[in-house]
Amino acid sequence: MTKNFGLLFLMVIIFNIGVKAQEKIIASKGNPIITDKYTADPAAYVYGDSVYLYTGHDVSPKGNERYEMHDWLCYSSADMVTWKEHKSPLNVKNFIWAKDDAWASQVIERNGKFYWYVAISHGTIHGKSIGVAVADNPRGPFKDAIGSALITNNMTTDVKISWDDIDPTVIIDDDGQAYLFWGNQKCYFAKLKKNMIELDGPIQKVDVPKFTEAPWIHKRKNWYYLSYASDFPEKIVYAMSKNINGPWEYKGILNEIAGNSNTNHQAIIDFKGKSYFIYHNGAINTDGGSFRRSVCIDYLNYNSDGTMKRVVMTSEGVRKVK
Ligand code: FUB
Repeated sequence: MTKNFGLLFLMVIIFNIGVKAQEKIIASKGNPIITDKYTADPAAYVYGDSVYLYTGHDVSPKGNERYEMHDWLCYSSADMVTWKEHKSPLNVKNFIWAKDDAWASQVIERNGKFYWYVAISHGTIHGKSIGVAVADNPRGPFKDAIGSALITNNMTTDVKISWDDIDPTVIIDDDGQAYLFWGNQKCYFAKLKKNMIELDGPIQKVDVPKFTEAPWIHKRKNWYYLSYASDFPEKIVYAMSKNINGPWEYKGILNEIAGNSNTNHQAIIDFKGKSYFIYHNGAINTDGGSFRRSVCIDYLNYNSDGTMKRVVMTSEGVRKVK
């Protein structure tokens, strides 16, 4: 008995050392916040005392001007400046039906489970698709929650492109109803069942102007906000509504063109009394750019009528918050 307990104790210690060895502390020195690898398409989720930051991972070498992305990354922080990098909790290989392309994603918690909605190329149905992974812990490991795609390109036929089913964003409303928004050129949305892995009704379209991609849905003080990338190179614009089904009122530019990256892809959160705009640019050293992007964080400020002030992109980034 004592011998078995000793062995178990040793195994727990070895496991913890292993986990710690895979965690790296990053003291961010401003924007971009992560400089040892290229990170893109940020999504953030506040859970407990921490922010969990989920990103795509650009690995395209310089000269290869196309997206090359095979896994997603996970970081956490209790102060928005000191980030812990966790072992990559999700890879395209975790979806056996998928081909490649670990594009934009978002994580949300429901009943103690963490659901990670990802854009990914389908292996057998032409085009991009949306898959869902699930974990018991925001750091994962995540596994495919369905065993097949939640959304495939042939489910949305309005736009004659193969990449209109990308960039999922998810919200659980105050009444418990969950919604998934996504799209490229056309913004779609649908209700999700309580199990978070099935649609609960038809796919509907959102009527907003100049929608390119990267929708992010959030709610604050009874206003729904739909921010998204517009035009190309992209700027982030937004619309507001009192009803998640619309109509949406277009409010204009939220964040200007990054300048060093064609895309800008945002996430919006409130954490410890402040609001944050998390996005990417191409600002890392001489190799950064549209296919080697880097996550940045700046403050987001609201006006008293609920509209959002235009974001000021800075190289200083944000300060530690307690
Ligand atoms: O990272 C690949 C794609 O680029 C994303 O899905 C888009 O939002 C854009 O950022």
